[in-house]
Amino acid sequence: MISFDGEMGSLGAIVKHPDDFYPLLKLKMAARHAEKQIPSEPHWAFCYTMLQKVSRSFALVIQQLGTDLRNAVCIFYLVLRALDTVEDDTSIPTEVKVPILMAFHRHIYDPDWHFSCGTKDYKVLMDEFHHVSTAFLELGRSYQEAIEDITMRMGAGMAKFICKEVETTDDYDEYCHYVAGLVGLGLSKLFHASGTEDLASDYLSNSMGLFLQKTNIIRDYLEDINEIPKSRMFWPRQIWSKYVNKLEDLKYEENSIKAVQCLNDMVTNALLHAEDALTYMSALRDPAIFKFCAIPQIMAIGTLALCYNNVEVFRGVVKMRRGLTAKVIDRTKTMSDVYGAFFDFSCMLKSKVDKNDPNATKTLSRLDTILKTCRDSGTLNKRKSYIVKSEPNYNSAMVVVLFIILGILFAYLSANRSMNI
Ligand code: D3A
Repeated sequence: MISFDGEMGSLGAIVKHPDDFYPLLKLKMAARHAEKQIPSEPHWAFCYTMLQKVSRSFALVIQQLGTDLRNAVCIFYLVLRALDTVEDDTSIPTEVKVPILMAFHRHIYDPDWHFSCGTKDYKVLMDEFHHVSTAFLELGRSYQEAIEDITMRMGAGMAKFICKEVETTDDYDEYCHYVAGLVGLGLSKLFHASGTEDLASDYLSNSMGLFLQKTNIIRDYLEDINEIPKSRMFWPRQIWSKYVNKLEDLKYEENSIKAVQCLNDMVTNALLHAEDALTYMSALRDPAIFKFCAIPQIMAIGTLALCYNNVEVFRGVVKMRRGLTAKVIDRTKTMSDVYGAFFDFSCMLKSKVDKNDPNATKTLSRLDTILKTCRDSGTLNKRKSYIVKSEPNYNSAMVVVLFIILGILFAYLSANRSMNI
């Protein structure tokens, strides 16, 4: 999953992008506020603390949902992370792992069940899983049924892929359906159960997940290929075999040109789902649900724009800067904000397409479809752009300097007061 965590951006980053400062400050304050709002019952306290540990900013977006839906989404998220932890743990023998994955949807009803695996925060989640079960048992029946159904289908899908490689692009779509498309289906059911939304089609809900998951698989190439013990890879052979003989050859400098062409092919494949994602989001009514759905989608197209034609994907971590994430969280309120963001990131991507790339025509045609949808919405005027200007905005820089001076002054005055000077 995409992650954004940690403290406010460094001073250097803020001087380079001064208008990141205010959204970062707002996000930091919202995170502080959320930390104070953790419920007092021990099982709910565990679940919300765990959610914040796994992804601070995502926890914030979940926390702005209405109480009942928020509790259901929090539990759904933790159940899926637990299932993921079992799937990812390469030290569990297949004959032990498969039955756990297949029966996970029953274990969530049993607070006496637990299975120790994973590392760090995920080990805590697994060891203390009884808190998640106890909280699950307090959810409304329709929420429980949706979570149970998706956990059952996802567990079976993960079990199927334990011994199966991702060969074709159909396998790739099928694997992404199990691990993220089904999340989309489950969330659509939870939104509907909360009473504010129509039930979205399975097809569009699936596309929401595929767009996010494919972006993560592209971005995480190096992290996954270098993992010890070796983790499984999800780039489909049907795509990478056009460029190299072995998937790991993409990371070697002598293959840079082929590697970037393969990367661009993968990005072009992911772009297929952007249109459906826009259609899904345009049907949402509740502002909090809308924000919860739209932020990850904008982060995904932003990440694709960053990764496209970028050899750094094979050298280190390519991630949207924290200030840009904070801006997305701050600015995403309505469908016109989403059209604006998709438009900006698609333009950015288009400007990076080299006409000699083997898939250039396909990439450009997919981008033009997205750009046309955004233009046809008729809402692109009067908005702040995400496209970075080459020169920082020095008006904002002045505001930042002023804030820092005021901060120092404030700290100085309150120190003097506490010493009664
Ligand atoms: C498809 O799933 C959806 C969704 O469908 C309708 C609506 C909203 C969110 C998700 C989805 C999700 O979002 C995260 C994700 C990626 C892959 C799977 N998931 C997922 C798992 C479980 C749930 C929801 Cl309940 C995206 C994610 O992990 N983020 C969002 C962006 C955040 C980090 C975490 C921003 C950042 O970088 O800090």
